[in-house]
Amino acid sequence: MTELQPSSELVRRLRGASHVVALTGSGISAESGIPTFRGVTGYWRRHHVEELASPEGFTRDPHLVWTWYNERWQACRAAQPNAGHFALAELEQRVPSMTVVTQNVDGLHVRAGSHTVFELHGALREAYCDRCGERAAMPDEGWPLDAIDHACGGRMRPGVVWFGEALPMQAWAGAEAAVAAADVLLIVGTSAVVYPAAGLWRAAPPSCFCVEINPEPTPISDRLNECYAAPAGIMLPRMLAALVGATP
Ligand code: BV8
Repeated sequence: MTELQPSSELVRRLRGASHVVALTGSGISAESGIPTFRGVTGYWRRHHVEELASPEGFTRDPHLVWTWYNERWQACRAAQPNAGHFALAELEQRVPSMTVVTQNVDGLHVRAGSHTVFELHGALREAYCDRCGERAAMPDEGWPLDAIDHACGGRMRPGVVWFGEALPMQAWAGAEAAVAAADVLLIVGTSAVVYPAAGLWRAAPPSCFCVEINPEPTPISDRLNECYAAPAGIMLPRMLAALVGATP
């Protein structure tokens, strides 16, 4: 791994920024022990994750889909935010305005102390009925497989956005407005292949300094100002330390 340090330009941009936005994907939670969404294979048991994370997959086998989400919920509950999550929460205290826009459903940004967080793909902390919309907190032990049917005739489903489903309007509108006003945009731990989140960086103004933090290149890497081929848990704390060190 190249001993990467944040550039003086990035530090200058952060020092002068009024509004910083971090757009994160499952890679920022990898160092918390939560497998990335597509991971090495993108499969759980013998099922492709994009098949399970869909209304069709849920209709086909609600017990299988809830078993998958209950396993992931236990992983989220057992996980702790890592140095990358905490660096973004600390950065919020060091700049005038900061927004975290995440594709993750693990809730780790909120647990790390970030206050303005838009969860574009929902969160596993809740379930809701697919017919009447009644919401319920996810029990610590996960959703009981014998309680999927709801009294209204619908089914309780995880509070996440599946493939083919629209993103929550409030979160999307908030995310777009934040990126449109960003002076620095940090794109952290996402493969930039899932839309419309993957296209969000295009809403950044020409003056915005766009930076990617990801051990691997992505389809948008060559469109950005800087790319750091490093894990989020290493690079974000270095970036914060450089900013703090630079602040007179
Ligand atoms: C929609 C919740 C329309 C569930 C998820 C063009 C425009 C619009 C839509 C589409 C389009 N083209 C195709 C579509 C359809 C689809 C889509 O984008 N498909 C892709 C696969 C091509 N999009 C949709 O269906 C979206 N809905 O468009 O609806 C509509 C409009 C109106 C009315 C009705 C319908 C909904 C998409 C949301 C799906 N739900 N999650 C769940 O979690 O189970 S997506 C899922 O992917 C996760 O949220 C995940 O976060 C997200 C993105 O993946 P990544 O986070 O990037 O994870 P990945 O594993 O891919 O990459 C990890 C990265 O981390 C890697 O690059 C790796 O190198 C890096 N990394 C690893 N370790 C580290 C690290 N980085 C830093 N540090 C480390 N240590």
